[in-house]
Amino acid sequence: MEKNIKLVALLLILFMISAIIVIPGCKSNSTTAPPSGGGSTPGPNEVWMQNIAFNPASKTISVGTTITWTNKDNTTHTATSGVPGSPDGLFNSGNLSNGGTFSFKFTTAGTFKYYCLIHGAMMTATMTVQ
Ligand SMILES: [Cu+2]
Repeated sequence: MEKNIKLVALLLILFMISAIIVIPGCKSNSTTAPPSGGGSTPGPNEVWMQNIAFNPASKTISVGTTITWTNKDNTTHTATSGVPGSPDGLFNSGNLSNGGTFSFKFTTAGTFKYYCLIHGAMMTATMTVQ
């Protein structure tokens, strides 16, 4: 009988020690970086419209990559292929308000300039596809 009590006490101590080890482990999990898109910088296949600029303004990707633009500003933007005054018709997001997104898959290699129809020369960028 006394042996059983000692065994139970030992198991309780072991349980408490393992709990002490596990609890800080759980806390450290909650501090890991949020997934792509939820962070404070654009993910690898993202361009943000931020502070009346494309972020990043220059990006290099592989053929077949789909890029998603997200408007982080409180002003309307577009992602329109071509140069200010001369859209080339490859893609055009239309007006994106805050939180709006647009995706386009780049299927051929080349250097693709794009801009915002509303902000023109103030807001241009280049996508290099290789
Ligand atoms: Cu704009």
